[in-house]
Amino acid sequence: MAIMDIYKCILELNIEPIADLVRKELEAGRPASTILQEGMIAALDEVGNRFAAGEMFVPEMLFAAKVFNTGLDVLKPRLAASDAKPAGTVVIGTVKGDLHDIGKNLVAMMLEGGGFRVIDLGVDIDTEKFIKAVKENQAQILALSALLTTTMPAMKSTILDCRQKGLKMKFMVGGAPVSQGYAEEIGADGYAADAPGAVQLARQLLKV
Ligand code: B1M
Repeated sequence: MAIMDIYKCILELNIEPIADLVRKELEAGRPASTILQEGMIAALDEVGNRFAAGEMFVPEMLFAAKVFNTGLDVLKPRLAASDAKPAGTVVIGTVKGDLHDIGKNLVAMMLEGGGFRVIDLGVDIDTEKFIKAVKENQAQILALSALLTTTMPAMKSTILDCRQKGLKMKFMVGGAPVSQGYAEEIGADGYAADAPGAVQLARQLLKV
């Protein structure tokens, strides 16, 4: 089953065939979202499990991310395709101290596909950079991603700083360790568990 081959490419750090395998699955009519979820994100989850069990290490995790991104390049046009009208501006980034960007990139890509103008600041972003970008782009939403329990508090401080400076945009948060409860605790306007959920949430927040 080809979707398992895609899964194996990521888990076994086999970059060569992944683009072709993804292309063939698309041509065979497999939905891009299924390839992403069952073939690719599931494999990264298993990489994470093996890392936690001491069976894989940081360089391997990094290469798995590279294999993932090679497959994602083929999926991108399908995932991002949309004829939605411009819906608002979102500034997005991974918070200070955190270098994980795969999930954040997916969220950014799908927001764009959902008709939002997206300013993606990248990773390891401090509050000052977020504030500067929000002001310069007159963003209605600031979207914060965190993948580490140790960087989640940076979401809280960013939201607090922005509010203290009188900024009025909506805040949405997400990332594997983040939850609805945590979002409420830190005063975010919304939490989404995945990229399609982030698009829905952004629409709800801006009522578009
Ligand atoms: Co890291 N890492 N990592 N890592 N890494 C995790 C997160 C970890 C869970 C692995 C594990 O131990 N099982 C663990 C965190 C433990 C914890 O905090 N509880 C961990 C660790 C410990 C570390 C280091 C500290 C390791 C070390 O150095 N000893 C280190 C930290 C570096 C740093 O950031 N300062 C580190 C480094 C790395 C790499 C750089 C090697 C690499 C990242 C490469 C990259 O991103 N370019 C990496 C990877 C690949 C992972 C795992 C394996 C995969 C993450 C991923 O991309 N998942 C990860 C294990 C795991 O998550 N299972 C792990 C796929 C992605 C699509 O999912 O990002 O969750 P995710 O995004 C989803 C949703 O969460 C949501 O939508 C996305 C799409 O559906 N979402 C949002 C995300 N952001 C959102 C924002 C929103 C809404 C939804 O609104 C704003």
